[in-house]
Amino acid sequence: MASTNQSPFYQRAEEEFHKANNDRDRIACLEIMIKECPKHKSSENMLKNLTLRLKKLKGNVVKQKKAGKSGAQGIKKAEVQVVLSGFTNAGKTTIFNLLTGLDSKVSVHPFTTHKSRLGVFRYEGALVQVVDTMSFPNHDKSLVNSTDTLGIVVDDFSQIENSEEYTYRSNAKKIFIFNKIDLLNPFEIRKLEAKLKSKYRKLDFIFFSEKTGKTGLEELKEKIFGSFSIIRIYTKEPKKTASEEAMLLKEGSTFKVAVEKILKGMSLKIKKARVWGPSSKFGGQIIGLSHILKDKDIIEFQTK
Ligand SMILES: Nc1nc2c(ncn2[C@@H]2O[C@H](COP(=O)(O)OP(=O)(O)OP(=O)(O)O)[C@@H](O)[C@H]2O)c(=O)[nH]1
Ligand SMILES: [Mg+2]
Repeated sequence: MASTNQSPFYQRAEEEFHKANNDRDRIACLEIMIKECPKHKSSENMLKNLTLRLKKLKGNVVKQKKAGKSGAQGIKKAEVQVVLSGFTNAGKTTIFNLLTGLDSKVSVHPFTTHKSRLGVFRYEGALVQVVDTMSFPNHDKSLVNSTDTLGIVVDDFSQIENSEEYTYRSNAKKIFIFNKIDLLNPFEIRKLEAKLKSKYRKLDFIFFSEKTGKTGLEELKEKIFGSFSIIRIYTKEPKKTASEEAMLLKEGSTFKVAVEKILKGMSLKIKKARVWGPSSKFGGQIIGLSHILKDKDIIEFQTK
């Protein structure tokens, strides 16, 4: 595939295509290349070739799916997922271990992590899946591109911009976890904070250190959870206390969505429902199916 006289977008996609290590990434690149390929007589053949390749690759992916293999090295995505990514030695595995209570290998040597690993943490009744991954440029692209939130762990200012090259195709929310702040003095931290705020106004970042203790870890969990745009809903039976485990729903979900998630078809059988918490005008307010729920609501209902 000659790329002369092609747009920069095409050329970049073609470069990525050759670097890609799985079919899902190749498909994404090819789709860009096809979109960018000029649609005139002289490039007709090229376009045909690209389309053929795309068709073949899509066929492969279907076969892989049938064989039960996911593109992301067998990682089954949970309802909410954060992938820890970044350059080597920034401290991803250290943070992964702190979040999940697991004991993956941490070391001063570069590229210690050579396989993605799954863990979970609980945040106020919700289970969040955490994935520790290989460092750039050996990262699992499909994982980075398909996750909900990328926790980009950095220990140097320059890594923020440098990470862009590996994450620009991802639709995930991005949180920069500025790690190892124990190595900076308070003056340096203030300077860094000012720099981050002025240069990247919309950048979501958090300072962290394995030595910040429990408070820092709780703040990090809160930040990760906040990035998902989901709400936690607890259910209760009359005269009993609410469930400990939360049901996770998209922000803006109605009561109907909640009961349908519990059991398909159940919304047709609701006799009476009440809500306590942020979406209620008063505790125990009677609601209908179209009531919009808010984070940390407690719902109670009777069925016919
Ligand atoms: N001072 C300090 N050192 C840290 C902190 N977090 C991690 N480290 C050290 O940084 C080194 C790399 O940590 P890892 O967690 O293995 O880094 P990684 O990003 O997983 O790196 P690879 O998997 O090897 O690519 C280790 O020597 C850690 O002890 C921190 O908050 N402060
Ligand atoms: Mg690691």
